Amino acid sequence: MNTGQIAAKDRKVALFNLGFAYSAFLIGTLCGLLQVFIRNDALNLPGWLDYYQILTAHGLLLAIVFTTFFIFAFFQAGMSRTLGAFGPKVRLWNWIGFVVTALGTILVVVMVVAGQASVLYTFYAPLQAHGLFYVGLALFVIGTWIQGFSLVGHYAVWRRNHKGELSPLFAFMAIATIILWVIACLGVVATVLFQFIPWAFGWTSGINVELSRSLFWYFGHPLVYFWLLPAYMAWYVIVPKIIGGKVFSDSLGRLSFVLFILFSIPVGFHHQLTEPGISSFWKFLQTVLTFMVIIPSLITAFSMFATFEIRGRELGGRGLFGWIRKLPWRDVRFTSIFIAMAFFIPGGAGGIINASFQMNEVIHNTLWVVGHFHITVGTPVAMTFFGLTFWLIPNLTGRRFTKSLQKLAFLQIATWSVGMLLMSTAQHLLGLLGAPRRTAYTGYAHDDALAWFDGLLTNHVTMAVGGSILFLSAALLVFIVIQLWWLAPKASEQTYEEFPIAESDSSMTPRFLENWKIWIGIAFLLIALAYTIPLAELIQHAPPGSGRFQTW
Ligand code: HAS
Repeated sequence: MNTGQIAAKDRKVALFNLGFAYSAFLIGTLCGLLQVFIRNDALNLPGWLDYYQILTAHGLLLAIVFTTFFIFAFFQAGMSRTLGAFGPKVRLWNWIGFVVTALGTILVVVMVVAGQASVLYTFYAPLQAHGLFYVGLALFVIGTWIQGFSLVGHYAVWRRNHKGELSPLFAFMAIATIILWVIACLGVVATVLFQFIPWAFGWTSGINVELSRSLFWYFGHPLVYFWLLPAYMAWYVIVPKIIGGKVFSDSLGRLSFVLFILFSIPVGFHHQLTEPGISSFWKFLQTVLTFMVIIPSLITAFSMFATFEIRGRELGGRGLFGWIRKLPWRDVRFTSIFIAMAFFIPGGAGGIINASFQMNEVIHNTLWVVGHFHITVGTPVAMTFFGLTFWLIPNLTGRRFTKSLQKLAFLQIATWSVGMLLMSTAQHLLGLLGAPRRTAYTGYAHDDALAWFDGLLTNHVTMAVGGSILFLSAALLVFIVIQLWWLAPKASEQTYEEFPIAESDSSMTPRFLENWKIWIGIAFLLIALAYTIPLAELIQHAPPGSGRFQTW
């Protein structure tokens, strides 16, 4: 049977990545369900299980493991589809990278399950996990680098054979995302290798806490764009094809990805605005740069509206908004991603509030931030990945996304939207009233304080209702995934699920947009500007290192 444009051997590695992603997704969402009940004082865990253990697992499995494995599956399938089948070396290195990433993940999860690493996904010092937890993290990053570099190798071969041509938009965007990821990881690699591992194995007696947090956030903010950019790739390259249109502007798409390489990294201090040890000038500079990184998202919003309006009008939509009705709402591959985009409007606005220095004082370390990341990574990114799953797995397995599965998929995205709306609204509002994040249930030892959280939406019960709907939705998604993988009927030539790639006219696109040396060079300049002096100060004026804390 014709299984589309992706070579059979390349499909396998993508499927293994997807399998890992969805296994992590199921366990991670179950942890989320337990959490909302604990926060609501409706559940007491048995003695052998701890709230912070579950919270660590939830953050790691969903925000890191699900996303990363999914992203590499999407890249591998898309690069094979747009640049041609992998050569044997590229394929081998993709497999090696996958195995190393998987081993790292397993080691980390074993440490968390063993109760040796309840340090949350940010693993802030001076909380100290078992040394093997950090070894697992290092392996995870090395694995993703191997997978990333093997895709860069595939791209390099294509460019050698197509001298003077711009690469297809999908490949360009995947390479930009990998560049961002590799540069971002330098921070986390530095802190894990030179601070956490020696400290956790007892080779050094203390750790420079503020330095480790700064190196973490050097990585932590671009990490969110590592999640977001593959979703943007779907918005720019896949969605126009699904609705029967074209990419609105090839140059704008490429420009926005280049801007992410430049501005997503030298901004980590906006996560540390309340921390001492970093002077206000450097915080201010990085806040200004944070406002620069909003621009490529605004470019993306503009491009998406343009794509939809042009296509809606082609289909006969009239008047100011008549084109909206013409969009293919009955196609869940589109509707899921459209809802994901709509969630990013308040999600992005919340990010701008967070980045606004003074307003950050109000929301920092409150449940507001938890609400923020559930309507950024938890919906715009995650629901875009769901929308991709509906055709990507059938494309890779050669099965059919049947009518009944499509109905279930609509139910799944509807429940995810309702659950997320309830949960994240409650989280935002509770946060504004002062409910803290990163804590289990607290009675505050005073009924008056608890009464703040008695409203209809400003209530931990609303949060738990939303969380329960979300878990049911997640279970439904896993059911759909299993069907699409093993049980749905086999597709014929006619019903085969294509890998949609929209036409993108690059004839007017400036060639320098694909000159990576320029962008990587400027990115490092900006990083040097924003980080050299404050990091040097943190090292020079370091207090005696902190000893370890293990609160479990
Ligand atoms: Fe954030 C904290 C600032 C975006 C994730 N963020 C977090 C944390 C996470 C996270 C996980 O400045 C918590 C970290 C922790 O554990 O401590 N964030 C921003 C800013 C942006 C932003 C300025 N964040 C994201 C994205 C994430 C994410 C994306 C995940 C994928 N964030 C912060 C700050 C903090 C923070 C501070 C620290 C808070 C603290 O104190 O702890 C920007 O990138 C946002 C720009 C986005 C837009 C929206 C554009 C809209 C589009 C949709 C178009 C829609 C269409 C559909 C076409 C300007 C593209 C039309 C539909 C209709 C219905 C009309």
